[in-house]
Amino acid sequence: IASNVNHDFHHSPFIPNEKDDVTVTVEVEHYGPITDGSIYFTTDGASPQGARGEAYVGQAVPMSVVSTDERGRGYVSVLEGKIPAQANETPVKYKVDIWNEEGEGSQFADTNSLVSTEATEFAYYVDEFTSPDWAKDAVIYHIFVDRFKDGNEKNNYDTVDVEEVGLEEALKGWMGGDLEGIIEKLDYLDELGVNTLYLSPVFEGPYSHGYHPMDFLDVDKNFGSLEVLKELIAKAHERDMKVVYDMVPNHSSSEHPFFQDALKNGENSPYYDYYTFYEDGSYETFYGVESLPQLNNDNQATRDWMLEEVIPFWLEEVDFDGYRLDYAKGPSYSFWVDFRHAVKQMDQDYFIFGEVWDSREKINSYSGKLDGALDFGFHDTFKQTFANNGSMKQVSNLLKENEATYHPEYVMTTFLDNHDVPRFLYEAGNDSNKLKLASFTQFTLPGAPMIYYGTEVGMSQSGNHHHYSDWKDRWYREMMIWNKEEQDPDLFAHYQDIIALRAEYSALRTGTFKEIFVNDDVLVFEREDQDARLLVFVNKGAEQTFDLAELYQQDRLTNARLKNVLTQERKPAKRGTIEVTVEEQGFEIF
Ligand code: ARE
Repeated sequence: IASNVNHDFHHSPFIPNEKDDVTVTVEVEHYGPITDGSIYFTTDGASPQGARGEAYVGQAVPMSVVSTDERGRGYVSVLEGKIPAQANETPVKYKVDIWNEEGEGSQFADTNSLVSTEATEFAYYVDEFTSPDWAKDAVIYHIFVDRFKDGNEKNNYDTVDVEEVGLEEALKGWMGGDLEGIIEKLDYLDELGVNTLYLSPVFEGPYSHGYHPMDFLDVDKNFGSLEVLKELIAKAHERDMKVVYDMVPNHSSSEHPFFQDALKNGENSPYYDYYTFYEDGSYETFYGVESLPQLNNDNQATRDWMLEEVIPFWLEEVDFDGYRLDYAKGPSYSFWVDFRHAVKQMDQDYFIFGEVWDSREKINSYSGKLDGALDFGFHDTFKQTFANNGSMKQVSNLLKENEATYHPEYVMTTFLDNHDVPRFLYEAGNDSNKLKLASFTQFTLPGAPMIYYGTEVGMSQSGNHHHYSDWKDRWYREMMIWNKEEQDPDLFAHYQDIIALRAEYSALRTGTFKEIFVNDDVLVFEREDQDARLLVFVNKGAEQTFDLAELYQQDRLTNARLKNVLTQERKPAKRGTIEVTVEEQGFEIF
């Protein structure tokens, strides 16, 4: 009866508390008429079972059709049912069954799952959605390990000679950066003021970016060793810095022994179902990249290996404080539910945030499954507005949409650039004032800000990515500039200032946001909590003077006083108002 059933593991609320009923909504594409359905659920950990007219395991609640529309040659119906509030520690597991008039049933799976077309069960835990407080206070420094600092030339096994092959070619290979180099530069990072490091993958594998794991439990010798990694993390912890790791749960290298075994022994390999092979011998990959076979995390053995061996290893054994999850939209939603549970059982304070490079709705669909996500909308808008001279109203819209969409516990990490996108400064025509304005705005707005290594000293690109169809991203990953002569000291001081500002005022981290005024060039807003009420001006146009009474749409301001946070200068009201002048491409905070 049904050609396709969509249930994006999206029951609502996603993490219900003891008082919440849970609404399950499914969308069904079908040809014949559909009448109703049933949700079978259990609360004791057992698998729910059931079909119409048969005895079932667990309890059952009805589902009814809430809408039907024509689509193509068939119909699309939405059905809803409600599981009453539960108070238990074992997960609530449920299964859905949909019926037509003849009583024929159609059960289904998590549609994000790649292989299973058989009915699967869904599950949720009765809990409270909270994310770690430290994550809300984090200022994250993103290190691409091979390109940060060569701390030990002895481990330059595969390092290419730039002089010999030329930069363009060298950037495709290994350039010598390693874990010892990061240890060496902890003083530098402290001086900058960041409190969280995020390391690109250091798995053993063929590429310097580390995203092709050949061993999920070891460090590539070019980066150092597990011992050096543990030493780095311990030293960062001594300085009260957290360290998060870039975990790759979606794929392995085709050189991984599991995949090799599956290739060689086919269905007789214990690892055959760790991947998804088709009859013609082809297999699921990450974006058609043949050297990146996709792991089938819906296969129980794969999931157990991932959640019982790999995931705990880097957290408990190596002592990372959380994960940035690579290509989080690859694995199924049900994987993330189990993933969250496994991680939070180890320690509630591990921070797990996803790279879901997609629309706001899609990013939001991981809310509660993950603690947070990279804010791609923020990146796109900031690039348009600040680097490419778009309207400030786009920033205003972004903030409104974000606030209307994301749960307050869902920590959005904001960034101007990273290893997959052009350097902001390059996009901004190397105008460092544009970068200053964008980063000041980033650091005074909600979200946990990230800094991509080198942005703080003015790193741009020595090649134009537009001229390349492949490996464009080499130009986003050049070697960190350590030579003081080549660094931009003003920019570095600016970054120190905005990091310190954010550290001083909790209102900037977790306070409320209120827009006061916006036009194409200017954004004025407040951030407030119990400790401070801050008024922020960002002006990307010509110098302007603002009349505060006018901004607040009042006849007179009485008793108003401003203190400039950056200069400590005080401004009392005169004749019922206060005037604030903001320089061209300037900013102020009171
Ligand atoms: C390498 C070369 C590329 C080349 C590619 C294919 O550098 O120039 O085109 O191979 O041959 C890692 C490496 C990359 C490497 C890649 C494959 O860092 O250098 O590329 O592995 O070997 C999508 C995903 C998103 C993903 C981006 C890149 O949704 O998850 O593509 N980002 C992560 C990491 C990457 C990493 C991988 C995933 C793989 O951050 O660094 O790549 O582990 C739209 C879509 C997005 C899409 C985005 C960009 O907006 O909505 O889904 O992101 O475009 O394509």
